[in-house]
Amino acid sequence: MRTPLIVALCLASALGACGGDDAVSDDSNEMVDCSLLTDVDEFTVGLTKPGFGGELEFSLMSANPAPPSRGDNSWLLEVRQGGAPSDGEAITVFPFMPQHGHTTPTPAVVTPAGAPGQYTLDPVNFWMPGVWEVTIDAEKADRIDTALFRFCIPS
Ligand SMILES: [Cu+2]
Repeated sequence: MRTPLIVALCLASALGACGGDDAVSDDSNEMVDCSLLTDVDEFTVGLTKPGFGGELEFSLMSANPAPPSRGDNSWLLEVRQGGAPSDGEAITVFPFMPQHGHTTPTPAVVTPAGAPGQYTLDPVNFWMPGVWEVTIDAEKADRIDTALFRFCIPS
């Protein structure tokens, strides 16, 4: 019964409604020309996003590799509230590929990085080339805020 399942998945993908984690191996080597895209972030040290809730600021203090690349990435994130580094945040990281409607099978592990308000996110896994959106939640006490980084991962 494998064929009907694959057909159903492909149909769902074509409609943009595929929410599964299935690795579509046929797409994994497709060439992506990131230079043609204008609606993605360009990595710079200190790249900062305000939280959607207006509570926090999220900055990428380093990325290895830089810029973000296919495979496992290690990011150093700084979270600030009112300009002050914020420790003790519960951070969750959600990489998502909107074009294909899938996430990544490898969850990012978040650990305090030692410096105030800084956290190591490792691995941030981009397993195929293309545009990835990384949603980062920071939760503390009864407050939560969310930022989104959007990178094009070249082949
Ligand atoms: Cu994909």
